Amino acid sequence: MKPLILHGHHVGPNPYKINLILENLKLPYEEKFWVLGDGPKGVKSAEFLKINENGRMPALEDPNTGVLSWESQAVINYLLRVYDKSYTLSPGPDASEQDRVDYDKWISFLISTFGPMMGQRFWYVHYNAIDNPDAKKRYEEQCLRCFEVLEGQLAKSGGKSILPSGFSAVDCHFWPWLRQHGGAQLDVSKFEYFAKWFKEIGERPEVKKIDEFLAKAKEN
Ligand SMILES: N[C@@H](CCC(=O)N[C@@H](CS)C(=O)NCC(=O)O)C(=O)O
Repeated sequence: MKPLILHGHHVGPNPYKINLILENLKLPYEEKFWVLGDGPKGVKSAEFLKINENGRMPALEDPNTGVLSWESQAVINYLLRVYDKSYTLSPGPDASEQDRVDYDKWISFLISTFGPMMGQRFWYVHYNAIDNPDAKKRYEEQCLRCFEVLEGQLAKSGGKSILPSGFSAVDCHFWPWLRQHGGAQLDVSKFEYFAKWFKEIGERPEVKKIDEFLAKAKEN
């Protein structure tokens, strides 16, 4: 099998989701690193826009099938459809309709709500040109509201995984965003099940491997 090509970033949460899926499925891959902006190796450069006309990472090229995908959810769905034939990370053929809906709804919640709130909070804490306390407060409140919702769900497994049935692609969607809670200056200390989940997922060998790989890649 030829290695898949992940177009990613050293710290961005969306490409990290794909690292997690690739590692958990034990697929061979190479990562090409891009930077923000339209300069050389920038995601808004003509070179990258040929790969993803939306100018964002991740994108994934699969030389085994000729498929090119972008948008983390589409990339993950592709990988699961093509390479997770035994349904290790998503509901299998025997799953109930409720199980399928639960899988979809938690991913939708991350993609449409929790992730964007974290992204905005991060932006207003670190990058906005002028200090904007109203925006910082709004996104802090929204993030903490989302943490509260997630806490209720994590309680069902005692903090082991987002779906009580066990580790799945849902955790891979959430982890890269929620690991940035410190950087986003969010006080999540009251969420005990989140703390357990954070430790549990952080100790997975795939996570350690990716963190080491990305740290090394950043140095070079
Ligand atoms: N909805 C997209 C978001 C992708 C995205 O925003 N990626 C960030 C890195 S985590 C990026 O490429 N940012 C570059 C930019 O904003 O110019 C997904 O889920 O893949």
